[in-house]
Amino acid sequence: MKQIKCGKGVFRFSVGPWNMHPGADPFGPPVRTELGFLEKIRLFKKLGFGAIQFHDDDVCPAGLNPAATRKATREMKKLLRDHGLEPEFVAPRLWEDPRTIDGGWTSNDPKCRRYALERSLRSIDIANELGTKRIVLWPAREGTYIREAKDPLLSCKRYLEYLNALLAYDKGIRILGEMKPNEPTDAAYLPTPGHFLGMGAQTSDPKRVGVLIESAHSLLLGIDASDDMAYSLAAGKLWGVHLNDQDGLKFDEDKSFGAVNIRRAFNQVWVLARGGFGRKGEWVGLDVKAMRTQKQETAHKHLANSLAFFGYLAEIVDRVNEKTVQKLRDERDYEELEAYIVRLLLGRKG
Ligand code: XLS
Ligand code: MG
Repeated sequence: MKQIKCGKGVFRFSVGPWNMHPGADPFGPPVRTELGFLEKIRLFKKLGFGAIQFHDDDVCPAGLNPAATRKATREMKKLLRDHGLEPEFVAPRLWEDPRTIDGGWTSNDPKCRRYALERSLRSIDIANELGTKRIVLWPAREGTYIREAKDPLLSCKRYLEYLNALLAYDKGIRILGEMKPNEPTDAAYLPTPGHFLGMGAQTSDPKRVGVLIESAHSLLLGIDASDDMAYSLAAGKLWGVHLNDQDGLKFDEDKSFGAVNIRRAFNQVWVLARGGFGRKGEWVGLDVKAMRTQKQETAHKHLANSLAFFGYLAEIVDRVNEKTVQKLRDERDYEELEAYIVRLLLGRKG
């Protein structure tokens, strides 16, 4: 398993099965064969990952009864153990079912809200059986295409009730909100990690509510991901990250970490290192996708590259002379500070 120590950080890496995908997009069908789960985890292990991120239905189909779910989850747990891998989190996949077309816990239809809650509680059961306390919520459809479609006040109330229901169901779980401002909806409720932490503070047990920051999601907000990470690290609330990259305000591109903007990626590694990320067992997760044009045999390079880029950037972080940085800050010579950082990134002498 790849492990990197850098600054105060200890970095071990996780990945989800959806990060190896056959290349379908909203405009065209798959262009590669979907690998089986076993093939994927063998590959992940070989690449140096130590943990797997799961949606509930990555573990077993969502329609199974409780006994069959338990059996399938135990089998998955054994498979992970046999491969020396850990489960990082379970996330209820609430955006694909016909009952979640208009959202889960903010749906206007009470039957649909009930389904979303039941499926989320079932995801907690799966997480327990698998051996993780982390529940990730990516609120894909908890928003609207037109703002008048849902009552925003009621939606906030339902949001809070939902979080409280999860916290009450299991006193051991921790909720990690993975906020994203748009896509698939036009505008999400609670678009930023700050919004989510604000609502977390109103729940019955704020200390069990934190966030997972995905680089591209911050970018889609026009926020620097390293700042979102710093904000949550400073509050002791950064319990996961999804590193990737994004070329401007477009759809969620899930490009390889550091592939678009090395300096932006460097700042993420630097802040994670300074904030001691990983010391409490947090994983550095990737959420990256191969380009649609990539051939079958090499459709894993985005993963290998993201890990490698992270490693190179960690080496550069180690070369940063904090005294030099402090001196330039004190002198208010930010032009020189910028040149110093860019020289380091270009492999020149600081
Ligand atoms: C989508 C999200 C998703 C989550 C897991 O934009 O990044 O992949 O990470 O549900
Ligand atoms: Mg993600």
